[in-house]
Amino acid sequence: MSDLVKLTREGAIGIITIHNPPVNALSPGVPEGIDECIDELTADDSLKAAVMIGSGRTFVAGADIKEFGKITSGQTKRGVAFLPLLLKIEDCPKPVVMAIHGTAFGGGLELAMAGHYRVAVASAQVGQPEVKLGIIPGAAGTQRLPRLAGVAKGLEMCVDGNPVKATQAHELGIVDAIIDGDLLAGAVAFAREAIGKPAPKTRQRNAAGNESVFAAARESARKKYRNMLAPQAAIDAVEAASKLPFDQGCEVEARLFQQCLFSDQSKGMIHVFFGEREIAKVPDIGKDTPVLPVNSVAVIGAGTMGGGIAMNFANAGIPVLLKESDQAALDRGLSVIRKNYDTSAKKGRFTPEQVEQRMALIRPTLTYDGFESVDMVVEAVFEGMALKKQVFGELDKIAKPGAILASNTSTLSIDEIASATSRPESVIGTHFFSPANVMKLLEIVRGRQSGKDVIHTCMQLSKKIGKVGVLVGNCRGFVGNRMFGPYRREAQFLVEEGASVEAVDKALYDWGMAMGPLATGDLAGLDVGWRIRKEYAHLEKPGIRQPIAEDRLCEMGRYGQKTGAGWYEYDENRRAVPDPEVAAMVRQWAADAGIPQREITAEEIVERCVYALVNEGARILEEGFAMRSVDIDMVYVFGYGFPAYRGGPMFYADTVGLNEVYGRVRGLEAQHGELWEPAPLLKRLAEEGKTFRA
Ligand code: T1G
Repeated sequence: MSDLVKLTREGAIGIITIHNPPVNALSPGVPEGIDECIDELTADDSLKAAVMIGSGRTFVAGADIKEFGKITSGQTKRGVAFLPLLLKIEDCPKPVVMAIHGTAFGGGLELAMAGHYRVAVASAQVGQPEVKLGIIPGAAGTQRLPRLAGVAKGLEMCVDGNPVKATQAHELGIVDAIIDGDLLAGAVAFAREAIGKPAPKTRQRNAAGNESVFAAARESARKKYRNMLAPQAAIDAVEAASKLPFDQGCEVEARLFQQCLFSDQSKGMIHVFFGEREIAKVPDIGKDTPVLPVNSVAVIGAGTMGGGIAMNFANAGIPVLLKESDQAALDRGLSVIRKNYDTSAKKGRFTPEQVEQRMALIRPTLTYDGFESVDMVVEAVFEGMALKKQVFGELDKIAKPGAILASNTSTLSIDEIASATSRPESVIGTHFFSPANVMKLLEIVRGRQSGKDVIHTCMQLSKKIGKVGVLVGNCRGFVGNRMFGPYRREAQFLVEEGASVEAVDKALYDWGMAMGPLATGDLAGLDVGWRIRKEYAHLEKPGIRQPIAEDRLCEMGRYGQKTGAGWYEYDENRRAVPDPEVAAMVRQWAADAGIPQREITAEEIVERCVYALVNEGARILEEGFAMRSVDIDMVYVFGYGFPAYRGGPMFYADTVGLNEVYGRVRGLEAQHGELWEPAPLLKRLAEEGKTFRA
């Protein structure tokens, strides 16, 4: 018997325990072990029923995702689906009760549905999250789930990939009973009751569903999951369940599963799944590095960012002092926070009590009273170096020894800010993205002297406050904004060369970006970049072409959504409307600058904007301001609306092939000059036939 799966006995009840930490994934040896135990259960007349349970913190959390790469690269022939095993369980002459705690996800739920019964503790969750990996259930999940939960709910769970809590699963018919107290004992008792009764087989239930459900699902998925294959494939597979006999439905599912598994989209999304976890590992900071306590926080600045930052800590149950310089600003800040919570409560994200709990954790103040005892301070004042240094100078005198002093600056130097204190080892950047209480990305900016314990603590803290924390270096713009500069520069150049504003945005939107580069500027405020350009103007190399239009728009007071007009005009619902006046002005500015006009294709727009990201990302990588290409990918997927199914800018470049990318960048250099000088790392890797990832 494999040591991953064991059969033990409690009287006439066999107990099959799966032990494959950390999440009991169906790694090689686990299906084989289950198979052996079912054979032994069937053969042993002293056993009348069985319970299957996961050891440790969860039932089976799915197939081993690490195996997919081996399958798609041909390293292993083993199939991911384990249909025959599930049929053997379902056809076992003795009732098998699946005992669920933690998460029965993907193959874990498919395994559970092959059982005759499912019992669960109330805290458990079940789901088919495969679409979040760019695939669909591959072991009859799309066929059994509609038979248990009904077509509409089965469809929703397979298309959205979101889990349901055990209590809801019980109402839906996925789970037969909720066990209070000890799960195993409850499951054994349930199994005893099932002895001698006809054991229901999920595949023999009905899954009839009407056409309109599928047509509506397709339309909704087209909008919600733009360009994505897996959600549409999931709909096709569930539709097969409603129309075909089980075995034929499984054949349809298997074909669709293979198509998705071998798609670039799935490779990109699996890269993001593991990348989100890999970035938590910092090569020169060991797991045993001390983690400092962060049980109380103070935030300075109650503006859009400061308020959102305070909400993150309150949401994690951490009390927050929120300081402003005057009462009006403080009141404004608090009312925005209250409005945000009320909006979330209306959407059902929080109950009214939870809103009050969170509001009670945020304590407004106009002074530094209480700052002497907090574990961490996050500065979120106006983006000017002088003010930030003044604030950090004050904090240096007030904050207790060992307190973390963090700045939310989006581009200014952490080292220069730290120089205003006597404790640079306590200073770090925590760059939140607007809206700070929503956006997942948190750039953690490592100063030259930031202590390893401070870094390690902030990396751990990011997960606690629901963020994806990426450790980045202290260059201008860190990683995200530094790359966003060339990306938006090219977008502006393309407009000045003849593309319309909306054509540039549409090209990137259709390619998969959450929003076009020019509309993004309007959202963030064109004046933000304008101010930084003015602050750094002295560093710009003379004679290098710079975008014209955006500065002109700012000089006209057209900052974007906040002023009702920028690249676009905005109606009362902040809907962007192309502005013919802007188009005419840009034509004039381009003519005055002698920029020749021409037809520009969507393909060129995408290449110039995306390869600008890649080229700058290669520089950042080579200069050591990002530890790995995957860190850059996570910054873009979680902070800039880069499509997860393309894996991130660096993963995408690897997918295209660095030789191809390098060739295009050289072509752009020949056409547009030194702004397009290929990054040395890109050149080297292309010539060596390597990838950023490797
Ligand atoms: N395969 C391999 N490794 C996995 C894994 C999996 N399914 N799930 C988690 N891990 C690793 C993870 O990389 C991390 O490793 C460690 O376990 C702890 O995970 C046949 C084809 C279960 C909710 O999509 O959603 O089944 O970083 O940090 O926050 O039709 O993990 O420590 O080295 O996330 O407590 C479907 C994916 C697969 C579930 C636990 N299943 N996992 O969250 O811990 S496809 C999924 C999760 C499939 C079938 C199809 C979460 C979790 P390391 P963690 P957590």
